[in-house]
Amino acid sequence: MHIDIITLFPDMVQNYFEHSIMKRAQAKQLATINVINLRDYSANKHKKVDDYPFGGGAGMVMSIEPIAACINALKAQRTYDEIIFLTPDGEVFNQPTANRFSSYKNIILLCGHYKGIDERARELFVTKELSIGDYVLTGGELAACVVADAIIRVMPGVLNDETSALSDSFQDNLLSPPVYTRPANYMGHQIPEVLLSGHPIKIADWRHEQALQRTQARRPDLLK
Ligand code: 6GU
Repeated sequence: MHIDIITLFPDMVQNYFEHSIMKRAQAKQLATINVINLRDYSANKHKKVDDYPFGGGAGMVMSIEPIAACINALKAQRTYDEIIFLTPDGEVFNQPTANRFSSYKNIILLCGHYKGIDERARELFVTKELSIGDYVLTGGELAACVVADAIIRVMPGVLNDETSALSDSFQDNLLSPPVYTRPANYMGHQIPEVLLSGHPIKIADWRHEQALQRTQARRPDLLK
């Protein structure tokens, strides 16, 4: 999968993909992440990318011209499955959406900042609007990292057996069970005995039961 991320703050985004599983997915050539500085597409001599809102009001609005120039340049190179704008008024992103997008070949993630982007950029270029939850962030950058991470980690070959996404919380609408590592006794706090039993079926049953209990206690909405 190829992901183009358009942002006014490329460093904020770039660093995230240079670590851990995101780094490994790129090393294995399963994903390519291309972070684009929107300012490079400003035709303005001061590299201006925003302006005052028509009708007045607080905050600046990202202009359509640099967004259009950038997306048109990208579209000349590839066909995109989806051009996604990260915005708190978008559809709330979740695991099924991440799973579905993981089969796409090319996507664009467009990060807004300030008061938002000119509505015509949304109408003319954006095919999908995503939010990562009901709270407001300063910009779409964190959201773009969240969405790209969730998509990439479920792509075939990205995770190995040990880190398999199949046991993630939400994959089966259950939260994950508790996990423990050595020491088995930390200042009198013992791990559950069953995990030392060497009995894989008993351990699997215990984990499933814990997952159910945890989901019932914390997220009963997932069990409906
Ligand atoms: Cl996608 N963007 C911003 N700015 N805030 C958000 C968000 C996105 N999702 C939740 N809050």
